[in-house]
Amino acid sequence: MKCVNVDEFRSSFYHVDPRIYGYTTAKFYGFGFDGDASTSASSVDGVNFRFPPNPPFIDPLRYHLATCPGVGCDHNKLDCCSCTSVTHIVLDRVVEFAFVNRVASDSRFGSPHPIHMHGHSFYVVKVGYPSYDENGKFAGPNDDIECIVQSTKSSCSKFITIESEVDGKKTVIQRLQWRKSHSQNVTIAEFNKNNAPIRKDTVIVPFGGYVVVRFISDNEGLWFLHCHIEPHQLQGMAAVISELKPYILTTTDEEMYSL
Ligand SMILES: [Cu+2]
Repeated sequence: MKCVNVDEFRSSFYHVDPRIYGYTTAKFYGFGFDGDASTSASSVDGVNFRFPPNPPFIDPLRYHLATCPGVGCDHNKLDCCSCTSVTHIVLDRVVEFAFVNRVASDSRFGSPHPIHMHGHSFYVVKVGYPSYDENGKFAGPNDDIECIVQSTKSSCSKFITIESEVDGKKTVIQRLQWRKSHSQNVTIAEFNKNNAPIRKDTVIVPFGGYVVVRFISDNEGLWFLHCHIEPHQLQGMAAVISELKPYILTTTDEEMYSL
């Protein structure tokens, strides 16, 4: 038997939307176990997802303006990082997500995460694996991605993106990004028009590795993104993607319900 990675599979070009080859930049999501310890550590960017009391689409404004940190959570400042977290994408764009399986360099604890997204199927652009020793055992997380603290440019205490609200303005405190020494942009460099990637709606993100996916944001809605290992999901490894037209975000409740 020969083992074939999912990013080695090819589609027929007939089935590939050519818009996905356009320039874009990655939005990183860190899946791991460093969330709020008072509930469970299972989290996305350090936030334990909490299920909303009603379907978000009947009250999208509430989720658009949620006080919950959309990306990351500063555990030094907030008592609780459990909430219905929402991140935003703009309609009609090439969207690139980098799903990162967050593992400390000395850790042997964790698992691969089958990440599933509602509302879209995505093209699998690249899979990054951790390093392995000569016995095929985990030897350290993948080196392509780093985490830096914006103010000091030093590395993060936790391998996650953190945004904070300062005077009503969202500010990135620390973030995941491509390691500059590795490549200016790993996916652009390796993703070209000779490459017809396959399309999936669930992809395994290897322990200590990452997966880059692309899709066109042409399906308006609020979409669930989550690990499909059910205990991970129920304990908080999930987020909502908000993909809404601007008019929905500026109308009053009354106007909105009459749409
Ligand atoms: Cu998982």
